[in-house]
Amino acid sequence: MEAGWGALMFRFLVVLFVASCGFGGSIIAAENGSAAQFVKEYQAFLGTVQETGVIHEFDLVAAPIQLSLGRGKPAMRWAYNGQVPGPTFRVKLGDRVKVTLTNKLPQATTIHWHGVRVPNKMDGVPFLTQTPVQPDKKFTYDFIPQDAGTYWFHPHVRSHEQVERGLFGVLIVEDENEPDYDQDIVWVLDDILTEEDGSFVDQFSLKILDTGGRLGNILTVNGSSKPVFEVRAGERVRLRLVNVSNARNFRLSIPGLNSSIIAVDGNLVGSLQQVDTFNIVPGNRVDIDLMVPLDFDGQTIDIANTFFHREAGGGAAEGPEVMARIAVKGQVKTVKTFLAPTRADIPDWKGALDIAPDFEFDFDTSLNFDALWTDKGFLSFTINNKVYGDHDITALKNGRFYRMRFTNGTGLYHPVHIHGVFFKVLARDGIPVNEPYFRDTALLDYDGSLEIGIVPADLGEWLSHCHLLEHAALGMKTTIDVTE
Ligand SMILES: [Cu+2]
Repeated sequence: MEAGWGALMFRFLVVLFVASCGFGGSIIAAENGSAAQFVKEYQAFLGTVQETGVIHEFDLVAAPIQLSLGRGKPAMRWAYNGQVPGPTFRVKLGDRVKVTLTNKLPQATTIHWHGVRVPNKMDGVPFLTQTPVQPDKKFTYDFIPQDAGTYWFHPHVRSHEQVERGLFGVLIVEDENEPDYDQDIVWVLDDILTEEDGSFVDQFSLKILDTGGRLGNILTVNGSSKPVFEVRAGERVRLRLVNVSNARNFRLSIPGLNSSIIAVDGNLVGSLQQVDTFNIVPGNRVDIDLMVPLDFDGQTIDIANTFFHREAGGGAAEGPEVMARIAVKGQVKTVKTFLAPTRADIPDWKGALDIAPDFEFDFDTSLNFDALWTDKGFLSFTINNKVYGDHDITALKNGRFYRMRFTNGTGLYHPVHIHGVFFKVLARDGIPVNEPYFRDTALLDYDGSLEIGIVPADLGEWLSHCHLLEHAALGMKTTIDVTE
């Protein structure tokens, strides 16, 4: 009991310490900065990677497979290397990654490395950055990840179908100074939509897509319903959460485990936030530092999803619902008491909201009168009144600061994802926020707005889109073109 309190007290002091020297960024001036200063701060944050010379060669075979969903008859899924989720690749920062994709699917496919700053031609966007990989063909992705953290990969051809069928995996890039956790666990969060007989709902025509997004009736962690994870009392655990679902926002509740968010979308945070519950929207990753109290031996902790989806209907899970269980068995000999990892170089970009927006992106819908005669959906999801293909290309200069404003006229929510760059949320629904981290995916809330600041650092034409995959399929995509 005493040791438990000691650990808690230590934890409290760590949070106090980091908060006192981290909030607002102690190394960043308190007065308002200029756009030029924001650029310098962002470039310092990115830094440069020291190449290790190590090459990892991985094979990924995408193919249909029969998998049991835990109820009724087995379902036909699509999988990387015969498993859903696909493999987790772990590499060190500075290592080179070569992944050879073999397409055994009945459709063309690609791989997009979500959040990973890759050369533009390795980004996996069909007809924009590469020619799609046809059935029975191969393609090798070759890049050196530029940032440590938790990332994931998935197809960018018919993503609403290919990701939902089971094509996704995780890429972890480790820093050389990773703390010595007792366990480093990945939880891939998803939901699956099944028929009453347990088979997979096999409907992906644009004509019949659920415009609130496909919400499943079974919530899964690493492909299983309500799995149990074993830990020991006193263990320090790094939990890497990845939301690969098409449309579901997860609000996980982790009661009693002294949990702090240490990274968002791969990037370590500048100051720790101790939390019992937090949101993770489609595309997002959140890394949590957990400390299992010493007096928890023998207990089982339910990890629930508490987000209520007002779009959920027809048997789709609404929540709250238990997603996984943590069973505490035994006790560690030594409690690890290192400081939770953070980084000191997250600028607060104070004053960025005083700069007028350079670009506005209005997310909306429109009726599609061509739908009767084409294979398109009846509702189009638009950015500035245009669907992808008819969209205006946003021209950006490398190494400049831009303010962007996203508005939402749809009454639905949209996870905004921009390829090839991290950005900082400056305001949400008109209220300034100072998130102590950069991200690659942020929630544009129901009828809300989102203000962000970004500094392009990699050349090329990059996709920017709603990561609610049905919306992306129905047109909600655009591009930014970064030139010197
Ligand atoms: Cu959307």
